[in-house]
Amino acid sequence: MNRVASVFAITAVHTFECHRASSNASNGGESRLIRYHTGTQYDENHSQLALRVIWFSGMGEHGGAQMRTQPAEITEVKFSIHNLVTREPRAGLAEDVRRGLSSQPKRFLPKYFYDELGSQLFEAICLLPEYYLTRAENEILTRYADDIVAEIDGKITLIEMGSGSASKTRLIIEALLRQQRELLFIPVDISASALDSSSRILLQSYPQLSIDAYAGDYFAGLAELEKTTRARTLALFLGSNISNFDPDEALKFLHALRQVLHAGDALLLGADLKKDRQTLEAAYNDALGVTAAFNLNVLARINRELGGNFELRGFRHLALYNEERGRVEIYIESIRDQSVLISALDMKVDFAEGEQIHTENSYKYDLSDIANLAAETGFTRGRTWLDSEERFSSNLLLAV
Ligand code: AVJ
Repeated sequence: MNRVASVFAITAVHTFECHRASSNASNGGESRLIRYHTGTQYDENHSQLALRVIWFSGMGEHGGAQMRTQPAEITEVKFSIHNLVTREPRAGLAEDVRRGLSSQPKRFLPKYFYDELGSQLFEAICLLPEYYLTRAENEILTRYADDIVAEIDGKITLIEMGSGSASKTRLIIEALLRQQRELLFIPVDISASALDSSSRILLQSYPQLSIDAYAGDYFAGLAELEKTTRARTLALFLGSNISNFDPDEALKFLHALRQVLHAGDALLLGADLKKDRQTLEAAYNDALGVTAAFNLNVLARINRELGGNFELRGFRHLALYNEERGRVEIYIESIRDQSVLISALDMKVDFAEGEQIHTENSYKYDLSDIANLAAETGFTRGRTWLDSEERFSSNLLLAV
């Protein structure tokens, strides 16, 4: 194999100091990602900080030492991350925790599950025997990815909302690369660390790929994407990620996503199907306790980031299917009467025995729910693919 010694060098769209940093040569030196952290002098008027990783070739093994400010040999831009997370990332958490613990009943927002540990716990959930969703969707994409991408014509740009580790995305990327020579992939994810590591792995796997990533919440990402134009687009919203939205939020989200698409573009929407209570409750209350850890990690995160003193053993995880509303409801329940201090919020919170914090809803769909959602947001429901046990659906929504 002809291995060109290459490096990734990084420039920033805004001014900041570039600290020489560690290189990553996990694949034996084929490519290196020079990492750095931002200095203090980036443009205060921009809460967005865009990092651009530029591909050099033929620069030798120890690329960091040879990095130039004005590189002559830029061949193509392979990877950029636009960081849409606000400059003070704790401000959102602090305010939302204050509000959530002051309301009656108490509640948190599911986006706060996904700090670095939470993102990894979620990856572990996806491997659990009870959590059939990931395996079912994998089965569908393994079997039908070629059929799915064949439904859309022209050279395709791929967007993914909530890409996480992007492992299922690979099946779509590979199907697309059987159909076209190169591909622009635009992932949007709340976790910059997940984006960073998944992008590196994807770029190493597929030389035909370029990645333009957005770290931020879905609506911030969509607002940015609306400012740019692109070719025929396939958007992915996989893993039943839509399930955290209440019905009105799902409409709002699909509407905002529709705004960045054009007629002829499509959205592949993964949605978990309504089914028996036992299967659903087991999927959200696994025997190993990983989902419990994922849920309680929010308390641990408040301890870490906001100086809380939650005693984790004083709380337990609960998952209940609310059939009437078609959703699994997830709670943290206080085992006893207790008070908790959160120093960064200057706040004392009282819990009664049995009192619950509502942390998440996971909505379940049937195919008519999906058709209705599509019809109300500028899409029609195209083909739907199911796994062999008919637990999960992959729905192609066509922008009209
Ligand atoms: C990431 C929202 C799809 O609802 O199944 C998994 C999150 N929570 N186990 C889901 C989750 C607990 C998951 N989604």
